[in-house]
Amino acid sequence: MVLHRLLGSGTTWRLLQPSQRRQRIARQESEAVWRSIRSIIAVLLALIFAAPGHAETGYDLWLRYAPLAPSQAQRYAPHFRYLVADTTRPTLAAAVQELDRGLGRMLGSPPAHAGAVQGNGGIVLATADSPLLSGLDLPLAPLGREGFLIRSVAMPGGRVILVAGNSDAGVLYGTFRLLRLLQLQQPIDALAVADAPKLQLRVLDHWDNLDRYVERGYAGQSLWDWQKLPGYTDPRYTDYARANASIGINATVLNNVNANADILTAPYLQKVKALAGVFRPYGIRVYLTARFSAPIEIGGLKTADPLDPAVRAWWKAKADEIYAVIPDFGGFLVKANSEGQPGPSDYKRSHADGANMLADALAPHGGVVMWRAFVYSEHNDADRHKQASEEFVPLDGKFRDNVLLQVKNGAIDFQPREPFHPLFGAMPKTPLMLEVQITKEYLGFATHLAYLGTMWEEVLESDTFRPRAGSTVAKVLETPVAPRALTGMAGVANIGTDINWSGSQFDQANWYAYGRLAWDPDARAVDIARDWARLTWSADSAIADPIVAMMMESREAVVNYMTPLGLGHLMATGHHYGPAPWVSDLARPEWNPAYYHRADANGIGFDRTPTGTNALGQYAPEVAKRWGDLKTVPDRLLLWFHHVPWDYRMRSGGTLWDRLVAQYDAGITTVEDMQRRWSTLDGKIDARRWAEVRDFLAIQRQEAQWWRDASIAYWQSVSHRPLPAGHLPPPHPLGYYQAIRTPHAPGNGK
Ligand code: GCV
Repeated sequence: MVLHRLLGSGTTWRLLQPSQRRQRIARQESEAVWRSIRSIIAVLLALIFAAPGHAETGYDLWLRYAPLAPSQAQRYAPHFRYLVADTTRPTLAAAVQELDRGLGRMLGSPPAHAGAVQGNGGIVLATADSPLLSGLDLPLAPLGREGFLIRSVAMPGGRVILVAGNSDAGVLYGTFRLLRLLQLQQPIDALAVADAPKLQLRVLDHWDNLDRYVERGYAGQSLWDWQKLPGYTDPRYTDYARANASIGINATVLNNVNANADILTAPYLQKVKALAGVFRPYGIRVYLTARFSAPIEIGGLKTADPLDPAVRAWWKAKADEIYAVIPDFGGFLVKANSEGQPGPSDYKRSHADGANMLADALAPHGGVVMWRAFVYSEHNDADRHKQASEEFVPLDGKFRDNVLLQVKNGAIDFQPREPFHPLFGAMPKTPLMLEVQITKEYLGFATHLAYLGTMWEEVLESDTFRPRAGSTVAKVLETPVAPRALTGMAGVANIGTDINWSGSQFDQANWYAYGRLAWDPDARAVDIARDWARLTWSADSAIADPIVAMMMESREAVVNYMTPLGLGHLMATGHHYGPAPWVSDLARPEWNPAYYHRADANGIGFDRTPTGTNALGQYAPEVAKRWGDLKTVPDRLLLWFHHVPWDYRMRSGGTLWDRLVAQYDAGITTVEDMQRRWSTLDGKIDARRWAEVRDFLAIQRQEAQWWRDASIAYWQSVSHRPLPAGHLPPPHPLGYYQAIRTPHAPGNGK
């Protein structure tokens, strides 16, 4: 029986010459020996992985493929004896490599590669056009280009697990999903999974400069080693692509929105081409930022006026040149007329004029323009909250079909908490994509544990009431403005050369959560946290559960010790590291924390109601009414929209002043709570990662105290109120905190 299995089917065997039979026996025997060796290695690996002293670095992210317990591995193994896929296709070859790696590590040995279905217990990867699928009548069509099915099916020749898609990328996504199910130790006996992304463009924006400095980067240098490219492509680029594909990210903007035109020159395009070649099998397209003044800087023109024929011709020729080098180039991301970047307003042209010029150049090649709505100016007296809407709403319907407007989650700038941006729902004829910041510029850099899944969920589930109740930000993003209109989401990456990629173990969760939400903006943050914790730390719920609990309380802790009750933008100047609510003398008024909190002896908060700037008027009436009324505005947004006296009675009881102080202390208490939870995991997970998190939490605890003490010292100098009973005074006078300088804090723009 065993020999029969080794040799294959009797019919084939009888057709073979004796020498061929001998060769086949030898081959099969050596394969069997190798399989045994691999099993032994797997057991050894399992022992090593399980040992608390094992030094994991975090490099493997959520794709650790930790060896399964023998009982679980035995349950899965019979389903993965062999694998059928057309590995001449690069994306399917990538899927097969991932299965080899994942199954090899989890089960002890990878599946045998077979040319056809050969009995029960195989896995088949195929696209809709494959003859393997004929007769199966699979409901693939509704799943679109990137969706997939995973099914247990009976095929001629045996019962298999089928991963099917309408494109190779769909199959790759299905493969990663299958591997996720195994890592999460889900039952696989009767698989019936169907999924498809709800958004088309799922983008990572890298704010990486060409000298490898990463603006707002806290994880080392840029991954892109431009100096060695295109001659050398670091294998790490492949691991980057694997990680992204595993969560459905399909686009990467390689360089900073504060752009350098050199990226568009011929030598750099060769380097970009090399990266595009690595990413292509993983379904990822490359995009570049386009510096609006490039025609002057690298084109020798006298102007970059978007209506000037020579400028338009230059961009057209540049697009042709790029596509000749990179035929599947994605398009441009543009920051224009914001924070010193050049743009169409320099020539008294509108943002639509600028975006459309680039869109026209890209259109013949199928490229898109992602035009950022993050536009505000120190020469505009209007509340910064209002400026982008005032600029862009009148342009609704004036953009070309291949333009998306990229809108930050809030109207100011990625604060620990902001209400959703009033542009969502306000431009029904323009494709809007959401931009979130994965890197934690305003939430404590790499060392503070802040899971951002909850923050993005809060924005995505906000009801814009446009055009009707239930039109959440997620729905606005998911609903194309016209039948074939573009949809998308972008996340500012937190990835760098650090061994753990993101600067901290827990910051990986934000990369992961971003990808999952870009795939499905209705996904729940807690489910994503649960998956991430089990994939990244341990499938044992005794370990994963406390980790999830830490994640779920983490962002609110940061809000509480940095910007409670709707305060915002209180960070130190430039690098944004540490508290500086007292700063009020910067030349640009809207860069001063004092601009945002407006605290004086009478009270605190920014009046954005009709008695103030009426930024609320930019929201749907239902939203404006709820947030504009002190009786209904949630405490968490109180000071964002209202200026209230220090002794204002909170609806929940007590005065604003007492409550403000209590929020700071609550933030610290939560960090202590996270420390306590983490300490219970000592010895239960690998030592190196555990110790790193312990030390980072200690830094967070210390800095939460710094935030609390400095902020309270300042507010008290304005409010002149005693601290409520039970809350300790800051240990130093205000001047002590004001004198703290951290001039070399990382990530500050250069
Ligand atoms: C890339 C904030 C950051 C800047 C960033 C800017 C933007 O202002 O501090 O570093 O610039 O946002 O999103 O363009």
